[in-house]
Amino acid sequence: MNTTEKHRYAADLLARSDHIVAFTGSGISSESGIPTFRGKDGLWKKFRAQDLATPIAFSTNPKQVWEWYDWRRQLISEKNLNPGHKTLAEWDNFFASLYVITQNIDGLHQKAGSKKIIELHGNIWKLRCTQKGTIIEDHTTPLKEIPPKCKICGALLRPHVVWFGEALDMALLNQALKLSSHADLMLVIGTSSLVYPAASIPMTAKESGAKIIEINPESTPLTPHADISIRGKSGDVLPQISEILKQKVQKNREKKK
Ligand code: BV8
Repeated sequence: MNTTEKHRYAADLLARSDHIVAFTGSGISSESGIPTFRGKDGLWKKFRAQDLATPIAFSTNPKQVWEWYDWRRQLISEKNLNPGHKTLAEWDNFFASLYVITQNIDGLHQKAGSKKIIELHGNIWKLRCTQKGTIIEDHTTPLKEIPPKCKICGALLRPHVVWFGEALDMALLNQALKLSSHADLMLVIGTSSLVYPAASIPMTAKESGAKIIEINPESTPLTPHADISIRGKSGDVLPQISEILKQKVQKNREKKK
């Protein structure tokens, strides 16, 4: 199947689906200029995860960890949405149910207007008190104080994100797994499918009978299990599929007249 045929087939499958889940990774934000993790100029090429995205790193050197997250907040705050984020948000009005389950902490799906979002790994714009667990939302960049302190009890605040070696929020993970097992179709967009337990979500959907459409310029461990794997950038591919979908709906409307 050539790319155009794949886009048509993807639009067909979408048009026949009611319960859709879009599972996204850092690739969907890369066309906005936000580095991925493992890409050629990815974050893990410049920084060591174990020094910056683990509870040990934070307890050892909270200032260094916060400097890194403050740098990422500033970077994200300067970037714009891309057609990939926007198309998924538009599709909220297209399908009976469309959930976005994301590994991204950049908050761009919210910014695009997607209504039903599960952030498996947290959100960089939320800070959590290490003492009381109070969560506050703060979009100031740069942060006035590094490391920031809780205004209620004065304790250290930490980014409200999931670090390596830390458990995900079980309620969120179970909700994501439940949605995946009830999905007719899952779009897997811009993820290397290497980080667990998040990477088990597409397979949960597959094993429950969902169709899998992967969108990624490169193949991944999930590719052999996908019904369609489209080699391309999500900012190009999603709007192209959306165009075909709109024509389909238009044609059906004319037929009914
Ligand atoms: C835990 C938040 C236990 C912080 C993140 C099983 C097997 C092996 C290892 C493990 C396992 N189970 C657990 C582990 C350990 C670990 C893990 O998975 N390690 C990996 C590296 C092997 N998992 C954990 O530690 C998890 N916790 O297991 O706790 C536990 C249980 C109970 C009690 C106590 C403890 C926690 C994992 C979460 C870590 N936090 N982020 C932050 O961001 O600072 S993970 C972070 O990395 C992201 O959130 C994301 O999940 C991951 C990066 O993956 P991607 O988003 O896919 O990015 P990547 O760069 O890899 O790929 C980008 C893709 O996009 C590429 O394929 C590229 O081709 C594509 N692309 C590029 N441009 C485009 C594009 N696609 C489309 N369009 C484009 N334009």
